[in-house]
Amino acid sequence: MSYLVVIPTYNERDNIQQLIPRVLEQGDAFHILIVDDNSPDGTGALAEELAHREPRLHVLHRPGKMGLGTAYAAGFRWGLDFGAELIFEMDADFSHDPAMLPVFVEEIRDCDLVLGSRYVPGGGVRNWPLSRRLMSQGGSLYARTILGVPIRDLTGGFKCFRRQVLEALPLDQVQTTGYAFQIEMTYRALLAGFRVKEIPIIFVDRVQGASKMSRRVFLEAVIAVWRLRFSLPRPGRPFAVLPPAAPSRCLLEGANAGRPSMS
Ligand SMILES: Nc1nc2c(ncn2[C@@H]2O[C@H](COP(=O)(O)OP(=O)(O)OP(=O)(O)O)[C@@H](O)[C@H]2O)c(=O)[nH]1
Ligand SMILES: [Mg+2]
Repeated sequence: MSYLVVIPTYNERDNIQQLIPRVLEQGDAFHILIVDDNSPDGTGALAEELAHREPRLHVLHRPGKMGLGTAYAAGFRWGLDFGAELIFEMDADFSHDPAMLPVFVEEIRDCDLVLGSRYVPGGGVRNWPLSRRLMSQGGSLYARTILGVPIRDLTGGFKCFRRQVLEALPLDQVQTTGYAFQIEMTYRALLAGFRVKEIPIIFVDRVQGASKMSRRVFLEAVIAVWRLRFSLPRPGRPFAVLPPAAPSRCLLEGANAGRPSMS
């Protein structure tokens, strides 16, 4: 039984060096796939070097920056070929606490897709300016309303899929990147009848490296939600959304442990 954590990277050299051991220490079943888009800061070369010493670390190189959505699609295909039972999405910038990975494994027992959620009881955001909070929460509300799905955090990028979900979804038809990609994957999983659950996470703003958030990514999401709503057939049954998990012990103890500090 193996679990694959897919981590897309673009200029995350300083982060991955610290993040990789923190992920692998969560258990022997955990493997990592770094999907690097030829980062100018040498993230890909560093990952390659680390992979020589660490058999549970794998690297996929792409020739240039091609967006988060296609990086994940490539990573998911790799994970299915690899034979992973569970496939995770996770950012490289320590916004997602590696100590939560075993909690996802626990929580996916009774469902097919687990979403790390900032907007269910016990979840939250640290160190984000008000503008960013409003944009994120507003974005989830907007998407939830238009798509009619009772999910509180649709734009997050810390999630865990059973392999059957990724086998069933048409990965080559997913064209969005950025936040829209996160919305699209969850929406498609719900349309296909998979059971989805949110679990509370504390999202911490990146300390090192630069954000790839842009006006283009934002606008893509605004438009993509409408396109998703009207281009994909709706099922005649309710969506299988489970009640969110209760705040976990691991969350309280684990948040922030091992992150790089501001100093
Ligand atoms: N391979 C690849 N990775 C990307 C690309 N764009 C973003 N990433 C990675 O995707 C993850 C999320 O990107 P971030 O820049 O942190 O985006 P964000 O979390 O929405 O923004 P911040 O909250 O400001 O950090 C990070 O690990 C990035 O390095 C891309 O085009 N290709
Ligand atoms: Mg980030």
